[in-house]
Amino acid sequence: MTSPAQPSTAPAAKPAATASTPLKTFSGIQPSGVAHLGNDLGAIRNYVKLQDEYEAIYCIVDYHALTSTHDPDVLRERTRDMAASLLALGLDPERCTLFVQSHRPEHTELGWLLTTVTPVSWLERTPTYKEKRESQPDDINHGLLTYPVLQAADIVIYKATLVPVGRDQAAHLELSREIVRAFNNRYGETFPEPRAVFTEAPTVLGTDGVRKMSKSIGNTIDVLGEPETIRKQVMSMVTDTQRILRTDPGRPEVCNVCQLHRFFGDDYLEIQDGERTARTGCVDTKRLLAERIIRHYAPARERYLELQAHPERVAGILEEGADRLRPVAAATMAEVREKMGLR
Ligand code: AQP
Repeated sequence: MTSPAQPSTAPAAKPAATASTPLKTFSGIQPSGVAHLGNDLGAIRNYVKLQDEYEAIYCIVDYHALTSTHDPDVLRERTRDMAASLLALGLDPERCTLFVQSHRPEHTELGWLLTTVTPVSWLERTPTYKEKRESQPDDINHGLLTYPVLQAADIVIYKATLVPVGRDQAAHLELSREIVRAFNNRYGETFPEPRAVFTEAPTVLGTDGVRKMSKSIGNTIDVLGEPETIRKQVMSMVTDTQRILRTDPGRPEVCNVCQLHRFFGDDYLEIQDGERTARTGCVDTKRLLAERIIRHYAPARERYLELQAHPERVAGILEEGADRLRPVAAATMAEVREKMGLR
């Protein structure tokens, strides 16, 4: 079992920039609606941090979403909700570029070109492809198989080197690096190898305390939702399953609620001690967590509601982001076409 919200042993060290690889950060997020606690602790917090340290580009990956979402209105709505979530949680269009993948269609051209250096066997072994074969057996479309190639294209079209993601994306990032090596070997040094950057919580477990927090499982804490929704979700969390009676000593190291307290106050060691010695009960600890999450995210929720009331502002930011990237994407594509003999 994955430890709950465990700190990564070593958050990625800051690599040095060289003249040929200026450090640039890129990450893509699915237009899956409103962001949840796992998205924020696992990835978005790093998006926000890195926008102050490097040139930062963030993308809502609607082409990728088509592999699972087939209703156009739902896709449009979820894209808006995710954009509003990211802005509410701290992305600042003055300090980063936020855009929608399909607004820069060069991604798909590069994705296709990269498929020609990618053996099918690499794609068949990716864990997410295997998972999707289980979760949507009637819809194993080609896009699911080539998803990591398009993901590599998303990153390298901007020659990004740092990719803030949750641990579940680590295998895809490895594959991106292999694809870059395959391309550079065949056509000459073109792309830098990107690498994953993790937060202190690379895998946030869901309310079931066992599986990764995920919308498709339905075990999320919807941090931008109504306070009452957050309360219900937190109160439904599974804690230490061996702690039956209120007087039983708890094991905070396996309790997801105790672990999440790390991110919402400086007193988490005290909280863990309370559980370990049975001074406090699981219900008290959950109540406290719910109130802290609600308080922590209240300003973001306010911004989110404001943005939802003004969708034209969000649309303007996304459009301007895609326009800003046009020359960068065009320059990479010109270089790639030349190297591959398409000119
Ligand atoms: N539970 C998590 N812990 C840590 N990081 C997470 N991420 C997602 N869940 C966790 C990271 O958030 C970024 C965006 O993820 P995504 O594009 O997969 O978006 P999502 O669809 O909103 O995430 P879900 O709910 O986890 O999706 P499904 O239900 O499709 O599995 C990524 O960097 C991801 O690692």
